Amino acid sequence: MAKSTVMEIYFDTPTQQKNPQIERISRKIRQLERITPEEAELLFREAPLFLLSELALFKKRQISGNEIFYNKNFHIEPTNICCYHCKFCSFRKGKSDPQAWNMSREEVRRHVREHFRPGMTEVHLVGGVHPEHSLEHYAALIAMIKEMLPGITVKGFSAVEHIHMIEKAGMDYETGIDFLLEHGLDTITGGGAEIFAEEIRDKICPDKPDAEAWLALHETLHRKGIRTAATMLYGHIESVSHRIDHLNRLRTLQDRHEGFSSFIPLKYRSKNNELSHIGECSIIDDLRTLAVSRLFLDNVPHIKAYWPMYGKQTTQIALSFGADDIDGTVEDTTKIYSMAGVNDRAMNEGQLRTMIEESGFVPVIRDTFYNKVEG
Ligand code: V47
Repeated sequence: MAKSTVMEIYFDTPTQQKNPQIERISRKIRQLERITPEEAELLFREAPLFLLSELALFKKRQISGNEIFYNKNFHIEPTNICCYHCKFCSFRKGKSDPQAWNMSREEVRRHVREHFRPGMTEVHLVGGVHPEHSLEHYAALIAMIKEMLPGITVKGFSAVEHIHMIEKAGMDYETGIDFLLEHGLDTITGGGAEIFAEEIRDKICPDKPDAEAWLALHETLHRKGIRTAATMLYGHIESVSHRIDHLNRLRTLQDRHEGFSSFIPLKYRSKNNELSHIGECSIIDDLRTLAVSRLFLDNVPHIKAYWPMYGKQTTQIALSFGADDIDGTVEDTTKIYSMAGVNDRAMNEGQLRTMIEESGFVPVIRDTFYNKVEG
């Protein structure tokens, strides 16, 4: 009888040693059962790559069929001056560095005028944690953008920036977030999560807020019914167990409110930072990370292969490993990855669509919260 799936072929190939554990975990996934952290780690370490692709696509298709999402957006990075000293960061500069910038309100206004195009639904704001910027400063920026573009979704700042501005204002998270929501904030970005495991966080970003604070800030929004994104920075000094631990902490929070709309694995890019000597992980590692994320985070609807970070080629392959979103048009408005060595800086909408179609999927425009948008 003809074999219908890659998995059947895998398990029946005489040259391929059967792995009963992998076979059992694969069956669990096909029967829509949740896998444990131990099983996720085993899959990561031992499942053949083509099986991970097949399983992750099976899971992805249940959520988004043959569709791959992208959005029309632009970024604003108001400053790269940062009070934290993360070893992986190529973006951060000290105040007196000639490459440092700190946009005035007028400069932000000009940036919005230059980069907004009709049809865009989102502005993504993120930057360094400027030691002197107050909650009022951020609120005024958000209000100004909302006044200029009333229909736009303001996806503003990472949890780390929020924690800094809210603590500086002497408020609790809920009061601080309410203040920003009143000024037009719609949701926050998924950045700053890095790797939750304390022993790694202590080494790569020792002075940054910890995992507990990051999760609590996101939970503050989730309790209000506002959906956010979550990231994980991988491919530096962490182990596979640290990655699974990170996913597990996200899955546990997600079980409480279903507040994460997407998960974004961010590959460490190695140019111009203090970890440059360790280099970058392989594309195989990227694909295993994407697939296991898709399989383990059974309660997070979307997995994003962020093209400005992976570059065009890996992003296309990522679509066969469970990702169903590539983020947006971005308009060459983010420097975080170009400063860390990624060359693919700008793609127009036509190129994004072609990238998706060439991979065998159907491009679909979405807004920040994954509602479909007419072209
Ligand atoms: O928090 C910094 C990461 C993040 C490097 O919310 C690096 O939809 C790799 O959060 N190599 C900022 N990564 C970007 C971010 C993001 C990106 C895309 C979509 C969304 C979203 C959020 O970038 C930082 C940090 O984790 N980062 N330096 C680097 N050298």
